[in-house]
Formats: sequence, structure tokens, C-alpha cells
Amino acid sequence: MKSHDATVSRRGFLKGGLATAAVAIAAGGFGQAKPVFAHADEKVSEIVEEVRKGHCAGCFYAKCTQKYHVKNGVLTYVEGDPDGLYNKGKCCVRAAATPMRVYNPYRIKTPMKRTNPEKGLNVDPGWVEITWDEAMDEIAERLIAIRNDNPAKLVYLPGFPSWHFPIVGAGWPFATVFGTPNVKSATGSLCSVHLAAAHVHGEFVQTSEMNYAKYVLCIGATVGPNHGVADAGTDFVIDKIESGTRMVVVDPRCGIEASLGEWVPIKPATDLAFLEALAHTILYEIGTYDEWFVKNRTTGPYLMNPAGDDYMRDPDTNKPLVWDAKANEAKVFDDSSVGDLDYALEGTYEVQGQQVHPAFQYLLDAVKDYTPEWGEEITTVPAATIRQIAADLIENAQIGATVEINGQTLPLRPAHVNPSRGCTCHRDGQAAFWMAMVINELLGAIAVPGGNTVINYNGHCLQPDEDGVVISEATAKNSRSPYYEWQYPFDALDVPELIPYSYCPGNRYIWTLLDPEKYHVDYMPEMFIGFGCSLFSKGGDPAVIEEALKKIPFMVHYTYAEDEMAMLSDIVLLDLTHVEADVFYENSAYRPGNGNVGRSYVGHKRIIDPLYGQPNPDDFFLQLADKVGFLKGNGMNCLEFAMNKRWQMKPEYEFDTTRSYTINEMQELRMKNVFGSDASWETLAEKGYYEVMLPENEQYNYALFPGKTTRHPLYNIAVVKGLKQLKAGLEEAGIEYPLGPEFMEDYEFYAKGFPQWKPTPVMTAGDDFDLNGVVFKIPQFLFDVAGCVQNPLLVETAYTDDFLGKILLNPATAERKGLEDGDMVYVQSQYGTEIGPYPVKVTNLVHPDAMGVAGGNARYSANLDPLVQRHVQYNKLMSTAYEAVDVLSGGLEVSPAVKIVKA
Ligand SMILES: Nc1nc2c(c(=O)[nH]1)N[C@H]1C(S)=C(S)[C@@H](COP(=O)(O)OP(=O)(O)OC[C@H]3O[C@@H](n4cnc5c(=O)[nH]c(N)nc54)[C@H](O)[C@@H]3O)O[C@H]1N2
Ligand SMILES: Nc1nc2c(c(=O)[nH]1)N[C@H]1C(S)=C(S)[C@@H](COP(=O)(O)OP(=O)(O)OC[C@H]3O[C@@H](n4cnc5c(=O)[nH]c(N)nc54)[C@H](O)[C@@H]3O)O[C@H]1N2
Ligand code: SF4
Ligand SMILES: [Mo]
Repeated sequence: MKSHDATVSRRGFLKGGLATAAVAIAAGGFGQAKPVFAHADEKVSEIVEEVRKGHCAGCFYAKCTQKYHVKNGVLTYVEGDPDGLYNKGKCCVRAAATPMRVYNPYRIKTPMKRTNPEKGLNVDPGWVEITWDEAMDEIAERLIAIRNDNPAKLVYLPGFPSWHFPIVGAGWPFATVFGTPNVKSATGSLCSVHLAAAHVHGEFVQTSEMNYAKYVLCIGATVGPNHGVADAGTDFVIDKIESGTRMVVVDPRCGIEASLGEWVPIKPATDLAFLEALAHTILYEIGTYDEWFVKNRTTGPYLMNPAGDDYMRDPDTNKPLVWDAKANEAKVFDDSSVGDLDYALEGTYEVQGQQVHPAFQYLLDAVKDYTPEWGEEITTVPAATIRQIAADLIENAQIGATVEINGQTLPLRPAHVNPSRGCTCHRDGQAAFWMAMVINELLGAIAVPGGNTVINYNGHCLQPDEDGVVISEATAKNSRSPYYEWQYPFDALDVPELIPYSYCPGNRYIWTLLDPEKYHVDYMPEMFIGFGCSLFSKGGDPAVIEEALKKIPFMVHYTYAEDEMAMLSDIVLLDLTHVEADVFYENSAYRPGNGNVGRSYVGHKRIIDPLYGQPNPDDFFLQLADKVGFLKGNGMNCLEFAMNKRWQMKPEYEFDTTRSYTINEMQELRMKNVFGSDASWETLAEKGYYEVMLPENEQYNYALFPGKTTRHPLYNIAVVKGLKQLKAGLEEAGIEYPLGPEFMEDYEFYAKGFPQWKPTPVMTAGDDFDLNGVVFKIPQFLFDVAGCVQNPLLVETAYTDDFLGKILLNPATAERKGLEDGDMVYVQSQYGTEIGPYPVKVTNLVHPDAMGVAGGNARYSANLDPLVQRHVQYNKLMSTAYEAVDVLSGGLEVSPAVKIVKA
């Protein structure tokens, strides 16, 4: 295999690495490396086995508690802790494989520096080992120069493996306080599951509330074991299904949830059409919806201005206006004289001399022509099925029902739609996501028992703004902003201004790196620091991503193995696995099927010593900040000061900003800050977690803002305003839209209060490209968090599944193409990339228009364990080209049109 040309020097290094560990060299200023295993020739007289309780970070939900078996300092076995808050004794496959993660010979074992100036995924970097101090000195020197010149010249990209490190991950204070605007989560491009949730719920991860739900409509969504939690949650979902909750799964492939419930096969990438038809059926055929909810808890009755880009407003108070149908006049939205059911939802009214409509009328107009028959033609879901689903949703929603929890009466709406990645990762994915939320609003099933909910521990997310509407999550918490004010010249290299409501930046760096002038970016990055991220695993042609990253003069990657980013880096640094680290991590107490149970703080003292004497990454970055000169001192440009604010430290626990701390000390102070002076690493170790559970009623966000105290946006005013701002900005700056007229045309098409449908570029790629890709996660691999796609144990267990590493085709499709089980095929994408050959697996569990791939987690670095080549290179079929981008979110299209060619 060509990709192994570069492994010669790596093997040499591997040997060196193991030797390094075994002879216990001093590792710079960061303590001693200890022998990993006892020397073979050393007689082990006694085996000491200890069982240590600890936290698991095998996934980014990272909240199960495990019992770690350690023999003479070596982690040998992991089992679920029966007292674990979430997992209650269970241990998922990723956690069970932790020892292989720790002792994987492909781990990086020492900091390394490149000697070969030529960079490439297949080019030997010519690594030489350096000490931690040498690495620190060189990085610090460069950062000092950049900070003095222009801090924006540092690009910092974290992925999920960073999340439980509070300085380098979870909000990224290191890079933010350094002062660069170029700090964005690398994860986003295929994780466009947040935008509509942020606006409608005020929080950014939506999910199913299954405590009360009787009918769950999953659209491109999983809720079971694939959803990444080993714990009681999965059992809970299964218990619910077994005890009668209907799980109806609209998906081009039949997964675990569908096999336990009902599968509604859909043609890939047509979800918007399905949802439009569903809304049409509810509004025009059934004619029943939760009228109280729409009138009192959504912006449905708000009168829109004729341009549709703002509410009509009272000239004196500037408050949005509604039409009181009984009094037959316009009133401000919170005028208590309007009866609950007297808000007009339909029709035309004269206000301030203009003919205007309530927002709801726009919805009626938008879905008027989208009959079930129309939907069937596009989605292949039979019209009768669409009608049945609409009827079942309305019937099961029990509109008007209430439930009393903890003495509070809450609406009970045990039916909802749960849309996720399969629905949202398309050209029109955010439009589809919005329509799914609109249907939930019609059901009254938002933030109430049985409804669509969010993962958060802060019910205050439903707080209304001055218009009476839920403040989008970003504004409420002032982080993870999906909304970017126009500013020109642009300051961030991913130019979020160009897609103002986006959540999915990672890949946009590729655009600007390749052609900065086109995007009016007037500087180039000088340095990149990545932490457990890989732009290559987000989709898009690896050759293009490689070319772009090569433009960055100096790259540092903090990682686990020689992944793609490492191959392009100048210095690589080695991470700790969670068992080698002291961890204290704030998390939501989310469970699948039960969004909002509270908050937890999980963690442990290290279970085993760091194998290679490596420091905790946060300590490395704290010291780096000190060297660069922004650790101590007062002001938000000083890290300790910023951490005092971020963690809301009480005066008695505040960090003294004249001295330095280890992360261990900082975390212990934080524990005390939250849980009182008795809290310590020791008390944490006894239990494995601290939890703050919400009272049961408050697990439903409705409880904190009940009745008429807040409204969810029904009309998507955010994207309409975003478009308006974009156009005004471009005009003021006097520049053309860098993403071109076609992108703008689609932007204008989808950026509406309620979207319309039209064929997307994956539907018009030509007759040869007659299938669309469908990729789905599998339990073994959480992308590569915790090195799982390179973990031999996980790969081995995953490949006991006959679907892995194959191209899944429906029997009708296979017959049409003259293919049989086991035939080898290449897959070509509409964007000109090709993968394969892979064996075909013929199965009824995928739609005839789909080319299915399980996992698809292939990696592209020559220096990773060759076993990563067993994974299908699905992401290579995707593109970062404009036509492959969701115009509203900036996320990538996940279902390219493809052609199958027999090998
Ligand atoms: N085919 C396919 N692609 C997908 C998805 C999919 O379902 N299928 N999902 C998409 C989604 S929703 C998301 S959110 C993103 C997630 O994307 P990320 O969170 O960025 O995860 P990875 O891309 O796996 O990047 C992890 C990188 O960190 C390195 N690494 C592994 N373990 C460790 C560790 O312990 N420490 C450190 N420092 N580094 C480590 C790995 O070598 C890898 O290169 O991926 C997206 N890509
Ligand atoms: N084990 C494991 N758990 C994870 C993760 C992981 O990588 N591994 N990742 C976590 C993250 S970051 C995220 S964002 C969530 C995501 O969780 P989900 O969004 O639920 O992602 P998947 O499990 O990949 O499920 C997507 C579903 O969409 C279907 N699908 C694909 N294309 C289409 C389409 O065009 N239309 C429709 N209707 N369906 C389609 C797939 O067949 C699949 O069943 O999962 C989280 N949990
Ligand atoms: S679900 Fe995540 S935290 Fe829980 S055991 Fe599995 S990998 Fe660990
Ligand atoms: Mo994600």
C-alpha cells in the first residue's frame, strides 16, 4: 500500500519511544517518565491488584463511573461501577477498550519536532525527539512575537478530546485570553444539529424527552446505544419502547431504534420535503394543533412588517404587535387584555397604514402546496404514511392534557419530532431542522413533559428578550455564538460574517487559507495550535484540506497518535488519556431519552501514572501562558483573572493573580467553590462524581417560564435578519459576496420565516450519480475521541458486524447494477473524488436510493496504525465546495450523489 512509504522512520521511532519509556528519562521540567511495564527480566514477586473508582472520558458525554483494575501500576480491566450515577454498573465497549487505548503502541511518546520541511500526509516528517522544555520554549517564543504583532495570527482549533481540560478545552480560555478571534471548535462541519435548537429552545443540543413520550418521530436521529452513552439511558429508552412508546424512525437505513420500533424508509437528503408535507397535512387536512401554545407561547401571532424582516412594532414602546381578534385592533404582545385564544393567527390586517399578516399566516402560505402526494414524489414515503404519521403525532400529543409534577401543573405533550444529523446535514438541512421545530411548536411539544427538549442544566435558557421571545443560547450565555455581527474588515479567518448564523466553522478555514484575497482577509495565520482535532475527519477532499493547511507556517498539534494534523505539524505534543490525568469536569446530567436531569461534576485522581511522564495539558498551557506573559495580573486578558470570572469563584477561593497554580490546585479550589470547603480530590475519589439534580418539575424548562412568560420563535426571524445584515454589510463595504451569486441565491431562498423546498445539488448531479450516500455512527467509534477508530480492540469488535467496511446496497439496487454480495466496487462522488474498492453488502436495511456506509471513519495519515484503513473513506466523498455547504449553517452536505463502479 502506497500510504506506508513513510512508515520506515516511524517504526524506528516507535522502538525509540518504547525504550524512552522503559529507561525512565527525565522529561524536561515536567517530572519523570516511569517504566510502563516491569522489565521482562525483573522477577515480579508479588502482584498487587487494586480497584480504583474513576470517571470515564471515553466519549465527550464523559460521565460514567468505572471500576479500574490496576495490577502493579498497569491498567488491566475496566468494569462499570454499580454506584455510577448514570451507568449504574454498565460499561460500554469504548470504556472496556480503555487499556488498549492506554497501551496502544501507536501513541506518541515524546514531544517531537519536524526536520523535513516538506509537509504531507504521506511524507516522512523526519521527527526528532525534543524535551517538553524545548517544546515550551519554542512555542512561547513564537507566541510572544504573535501576541505583540497581531494575536489573530494564532489559530486554535480544539476537537472533542479537549473537552474535559478546562484551560485548553471547554470554552478554550487559553486561546481566547491570548486574544485571537480564530478559536473555533473543529467539530462542527458535520454537527449542524444546533442552530434551530439554539433559537427555539435557547440551548444548543435538542433531544427527546421520553419519560412521558408515547410517540417519538426520529428523523435522521439515533437515541439508543449509538448516541454515545453506555448508561442507564440506553436501557431507559429500550424500556420505554418495550412498554409501548412508539418509536417511528424516518431514515434511509434501518438502525437499532427502527428495528425496535417502526421504520419509515426515506430517500436520502429529502427530509425538508417530508417535513413540509407533514406540516401541510396537520394544518390543511387535520386542522388540529395546539392553538393555546401557538397563540401564547410562540411568535405565531406576531404581526410581521411587509418586508417580513421584523415584527410590526408599537411606535411608543417598540414592542411587537399582535392582532386582538375580539377587540379587532392591534395590541402589544404582552397586553393582558388579549384573551388567551383571541390572538389572530390568520388573515390580513391594516396596521399603521400597511396590510400585514401574523407570522402564522406565512406558515400557512409556505406549506399550502406541499401535499402528501407531492411529498411522496420527492421522498418516496407513501402519502398514506405521511398522513398516518401526522394523525398519530396529533393524537398522541394529547393537546390540552396536563400533568402535575412536584405540585406544579405542566402541559403534557407525549409526542414530538426529534431531528438530528441525518436531517440537518444537507444543503437545506437547517431549513428542515426549522420545520421540525415548527411541527413541535404546533404540537405544543417544546420543553414540556413528553416533548422535544434540550440537554442543559439551566432552565433559565427560556428567558425572554424585550420582544418576549426566548433569547438564543448564544446571547444568553455569550458563548458558542451562532450569530456574528457584521464587521469589516473581517477579523476572523473563517469569516463568519459571510454566513452570519452559522455554527459550523471548521472547514471555512480551508476556504480562506487557499484564497485569502478572495475573502478580503488581510492577514494570514502564522501559527496553528490544534488539540485533539482533525479537519480531515469532518468531510471534504483530504487533498484540498492538506493543501490548505500546508499554508500555515508553523503548526503545533496536541494529540494521541500521528494523525493527519500531526503529519502537517512542526511540533507534536502528547496528550494524557483520562486514566492518566486528574480530571474534574462539569457536565450536564443528560441521559438519552431524558434531557435535563441536572448537572454533574465528574472526575477522579489519576488511576495510573502518565505512561511517558507527560504533563497534564492544562499545566503545559498554564506555564505557557506564564511564559508568554498572560497568566497573572488583572483583566480579562489575564488567564487566572479570566478563570475567576469563568468559574464564578467566590472571594475565599479566588485565584491569587500574583502567583501561579497547577491545574490540580485550581480544580480543587473550584470544587470547594461549588461544593463547600470539605470538597477535595479525596472526597471526589470516594464517589466519582458530585451531582446537582434538578427538582423533577424543573427538568422541563417550561417549569421556570410557565404559561405566557416566554415565547418560542415560530417564524425564523434570525436568518431573515442575518441575510439583511449580510447584504447591508456587503454594500457598505463595497464588495461582492465572496461565496458567489449562486450561494447568495440559495441563501435568499432558504433564509425565510418558513422555508420553501427546491431540489438541492445532490439531487441534480446527473443520471450516473443515481444514489446518495448515507453514513451513520456506530457504538464503537465516537469519531476518534479517545483514539477509538485506531483502537485495535474496538476495530476488532466493530468488524464482527457484517456491515462494517462495506458498501451497503438494497437488493433492488444491487440487481439493477448487476452486483452481488462481496463484489468489489469503487464509489465516485459528484465532486470528482473516488474511494474503494470495497465489498458490497446487499441488505434490505437500506433504501434503494441509498449507498450506505456504517461509521466511515477512515483516516488519511500514513503514520497511523494501518488498521484505520479498514474504515471506509466516506468523508472523502464529501466536499467543502460552496455547492456542498448548507447555506444557513455553513455545515457540510453529508449525502453526496454517488456512482458505483464495479472494480
Ligand atoms: N464519517 C463521519 N464523520 C464525522 C461524523 C460521522 O458521524 N461520521 N460526525 C461528525 C461530527 S457530528 C462531529 S461533532 C465531528 C467530531 O470531530 P472531532 O471532535 O474533531 O473528532 P475527531 O475528528 O475524531 O478528532 C479527534 C482527533 O483527535 C485525536 N485524538 C484521539 N484521541 C485523542 C486524545 O485522547 N487526545 C488528543 N489530544 N487527541 C486525540 C485523533 O487522532 C483525531 O485526529 O466529526 C464529524 N465527522
Ligand atoms: N457512539 C457514538 N455516539 C455518538 C457519536 C459518535 O460518534 N459515536 N457522536 C455524538 C455526536 S457529536 C453527535 S452530533 C450525535 C449525533 O447523533 P445522530 O444525529 O443521531 O447521528 P447518527 O447516529 O449518525 O445518526 C444519524 C442518522 O441519520 C441517518 N441518515 C443519514 N442520512 C440521512 C438522510 O438524508 N435523511 C435521514 N432522515 N436520515 C439520514 C443515518 O442512517 C443515521 O441513522 O451523536 C453523538 N453520539
Ligand atoms: S458512554 Fe462514554 S463515558 Fe460512558 S462508559 Fe462509554 S465511553 Fe465511557
Ligand atoms: Mo457532533
